[in-house]
Order: sequence, then C-alpha cells, then structure tokens
Amino acid sequence: GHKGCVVWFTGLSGSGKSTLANTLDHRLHGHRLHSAVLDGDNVRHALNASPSMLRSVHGDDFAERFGLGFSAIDREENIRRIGAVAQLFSQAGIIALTAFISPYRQDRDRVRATMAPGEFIEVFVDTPIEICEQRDPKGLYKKARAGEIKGFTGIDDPYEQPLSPELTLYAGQKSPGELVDEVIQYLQEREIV
Ligand code: GGZ
Repeated sequence: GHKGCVVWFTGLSGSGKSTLANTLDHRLHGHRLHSAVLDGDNVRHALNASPSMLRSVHGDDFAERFGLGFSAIDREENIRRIGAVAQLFSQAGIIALTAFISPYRQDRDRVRATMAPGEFIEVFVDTPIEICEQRDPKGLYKKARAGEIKGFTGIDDPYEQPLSPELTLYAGQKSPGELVDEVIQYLQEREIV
C-alpha cells in the first residue's frame, strides 16, 4: 500500500514546474512532512542520463542503448522510469514531487494506471507559451526558434494538455506562493497532509 503520494507537475519548459515543486517541498518540510523532488536537474543527469553523458565512461554501444534524449520514445522511457521511482517513494511514505514536461497524455496515464486510487495527483502548470518563451531562463526557446534545437516541446514538438487533471495552476497570473497554497489546500481536503 501507499502512505505517501505522487504530485505530478506537467507543463511546458519554463512553465514553473521545478520552482513550484521546490517551493512546495520546502513548505511541506516546514510542516515536518517527508517529501522529495524529482526533476530534470537530478534525474536527467543521473538515472536517465543522455547518450553524450554516458559515452566517455561506458562507450558508444551502451550510450546509444541506455541513454535518453528527447525523441518520443526516449521521453516515454524517461516518464516510465520516473513513474516507477515516484511510486517507490510514495510506497515508502514520502510525498514525491515530480517536475517533468511529460508531454504525452498516454505516458502520464500509464503512470497513473500503476498507482492506487488517489495516489497520483496530476497538476497541470498552465502557463501560456508566450510567457514561457519570454522567461526562457536557459535560452532554449531562442535556440529552438533558430533551429539549433530540433523537436523542442511547444515549438516543433507536441504538448498534450491533461484532460482531467486533479489541479490546474494558472502560473502566468499568480505567485509561486499562492499556487503552492492551492496544492496544499488540495492535499488537506484529501487528508493527505
Ligand atoms: C523540451 C528540452 C529539450 C527538448 C532539452 N524539448 O527548461 P528546461 O530545459 O530545464 O526543461 C526542459 C527539460 C525537459 O526534460 P524533461 O525530462 O522534463 O522532458 S520530458 O518529460 O519530455 O521527457 C529543457 C530541456 O530538458 N530540454 N531539449 N527537445 N525540453
């Protein structure tokens, strides 16, 4: 069984997923609750390293077989592994906070299907792409517009919005603190915290 849960943030690059997950993480710790953040900055640099990161230590064949990039099939495997890890956290009684674009509805729904009822809380970080592109913290939208990155989500790769997320956060209009309050209110209503 599970005593924790998985708060699954999904949305475009620059939508605010990681900021919200980390802000929520700190708030939960303040309430003496056990939570942990999984995001691109930890997962895609270790568990799901890219081929180029694996090549020098493990060689070309290994890097091609096990490294993950941003093709549809690599994103599918990225999300599948993250879902499995998040479930382990949840079953250990930890509130897992995941922050990945997770652009494909089918991949998210497959993760949901592995969980117990109420365990998976899908949070759509609904920030208009114009705002994400204005923020462009890593300059990736600029590169994608220039054709230097191919298959960038929202530019020349799809983002499939959730059809019935547990929560939608309008992150272009409110502060991270206000949005995190909305998540905490949801968790309190469901008696998770
Ligand atoms: C989307 C990309 C891409 C492409 C590199 N498309 O702003 P960021 O930098 O930190 O967030 C993006 C991150 C996406 O990784 P995820 O593991 O969340 O993606 S997915 O759920 O789709 O598997 C961005 C960077 O990696 N990035 N190339 N082509 N984002």
